[in-house]
Amino acid sequence: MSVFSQLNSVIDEKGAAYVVLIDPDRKNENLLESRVESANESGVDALFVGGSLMMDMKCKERVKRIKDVSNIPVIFFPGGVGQLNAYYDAMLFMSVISGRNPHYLIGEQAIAAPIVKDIGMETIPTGYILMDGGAGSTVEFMSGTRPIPMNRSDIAVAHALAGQYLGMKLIYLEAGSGAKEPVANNVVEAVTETLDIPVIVGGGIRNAETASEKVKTGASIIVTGTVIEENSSLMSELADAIHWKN
Ligand code: 1GP
Repeated sequence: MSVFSQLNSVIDEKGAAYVVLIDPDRKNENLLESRVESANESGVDALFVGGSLMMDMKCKERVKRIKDVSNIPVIFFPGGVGQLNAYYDAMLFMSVISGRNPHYLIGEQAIAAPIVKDIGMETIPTGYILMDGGAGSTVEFMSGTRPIPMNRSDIAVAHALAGQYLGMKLIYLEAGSGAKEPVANNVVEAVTETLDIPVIVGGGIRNAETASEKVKTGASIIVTGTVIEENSSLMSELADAIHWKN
């Protein structure tokens, strides 16, 4: 079964899926295996692996280490084509559709596509929408795109719908890693009410209560990164809150 089908089965059965983001960067050098083991044991449905900025050359080596320990799907969440390698089970084939920077709309994708074909990796077409989470995110800087103001759910809906009509299979509503404020409930609600495809919500989600609000307002997949880097014991609690049908 494809990774995308597995995610959809989890969404059907449990109400929503829980994904932990692991940044394969230097800062996590000594914690990778323990974090993946915690995810294996805590009801996490998949790992996203990637980041906007790599501070050394060991990304590929770290992805292999993650894959060796993980018993859940390891999905590439691309910060850039430099992080592409054969150790992932699948990748979000992403375009920053909230932005107007052609390099992140189609440039990186065209560089990556022949390599992805050569590897034979599963691709999940994903429209990435950056919302303003109030923290001036790394992705805002690195992608050279402006986030959508959080009080403009209409703009978020228009971009999400355009992504759906372009054939995206998922929409990622992102407040940016370490956001002060996660994507607002009314934005999640407006987008998920309008769309027919599953919506991922991430950025600034720091506790089970917030995660629960996002799934109640329509999110199908919740991503947490920063809070797990600080305290991996929160994974079980977050998984329980997100799997609301259980
Ligand atoms: C970032 O949405 C993810 O792309 C996770 O954000 O690190 O704030 O949990 P946090």
